[in-house]
This record gives sequence, structure tokens and C-alpha cells, in this order.
Amino acid sequence: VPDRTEKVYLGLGANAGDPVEQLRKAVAELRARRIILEPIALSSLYRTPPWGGIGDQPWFVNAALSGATALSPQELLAALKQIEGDLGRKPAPRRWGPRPIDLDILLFGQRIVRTPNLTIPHPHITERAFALLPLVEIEPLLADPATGRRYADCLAALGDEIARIEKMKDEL
Ligand code: PH2
Ligand code: MG
Ligand code: MG
Repeated sequence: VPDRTEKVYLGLGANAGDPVEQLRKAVAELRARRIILEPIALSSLYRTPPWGGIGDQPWFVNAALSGATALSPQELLAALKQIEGDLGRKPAPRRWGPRPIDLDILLFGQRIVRTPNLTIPHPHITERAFALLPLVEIEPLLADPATGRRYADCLAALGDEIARIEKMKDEL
């Protein structure tokens, strides 16, 4: 049987409700709905300061995972939105504000996708230590498919942003 799956990397985040519990539920749903298939790799959980200019909101818990998917990028996006809604996410009152769950496609194989509703690699990945740190943890040598730049180097370029991030004892 030909293998039509592709390796994808997802960024997970939450900063409302019980973030760790929400992230665990999201991973359970990704598995149960066969959206993400083995082999699956999960990063540690990290406590991260809010990024994007809205400072008056709780810190986030962030993580990353890689796994196989048989879905297309658009199908994967729709499936992630479905889980976000099922876990209690309402349409955002403000951009980059608090949310009980956020599931982002960081990378989809080596693909470059630029459509009005979906950009892959994730448009802000190289500026966000909260996305890069867990990503580099599960795949230290991973490089950006568009630029060839290693994500570990992007992370190092962010300087002391990394120092504000706390690795948690809890695991996914
Ligand atoms: N997500 C955002 C905006 N800001 N900050 C942190 N620390 N973690 C996030 O996951 C995050 C954010 C938009 O999705
Ligand atoms: Mg996001
Ligand atoms: Mg999102």
C-alpha cells in the first residue's frame, strides 16, 4: 500500500481555562479523529509570555508536535478549527487575545502554501520563540522550507526572548 501521508508540525497554545488540560484534550482528539497519525512526537510544555503586543492577558502554555497526516492542508485546517470549537473556542473578540485552545499548522512537509485563509510555513514562525523552542526540541535540525534557514538559528537570533520561557514539569 503506497504511503500517502505527509509529516506535519503543529503548534499548540492556550491561555484561558486550564491550559494544560486543554492541550492534552486537543492531542487526544487529534489522535482519536485520526487527524494526526503515528509516528507522533510531542514536545515539552512551556510557559510563555504573551507575544504580539497584547500584554494584559495570562501567560500561555505552548507545545509542538509532529505526526503523519493523510489530509490535505485545507482539510487539516478545517479539522483543527473543528477541534478548537469543540473545546470551547469562540470566534476571537480580539486578534492575538486570550484563547482556550489554538492549533496552528506550522509546517506541512516541505510545502509552501499561500492562500487567503492559510499560509504555510506559519507566517510568524521565525519571530516567535514560543513556537520555535518546542519545534526545535522535537527536531533540532529542522530548516525552513522556503529559506533553508535552520529554526534553531532563528531561535538563537531572538536573543533573550528564550530566557523568559519556562519549561514545565507537566507533560502532554
Ligand atoms: N498565540 C498568539 C498570540 N500570542 N503568545 C504566546 N506566548 N503564545 C501563543 O501561542 C500566542 C501568543 C496567536 O495565536
Ligand atoms: Mg496561533
Ligand atoms: Mg490559530
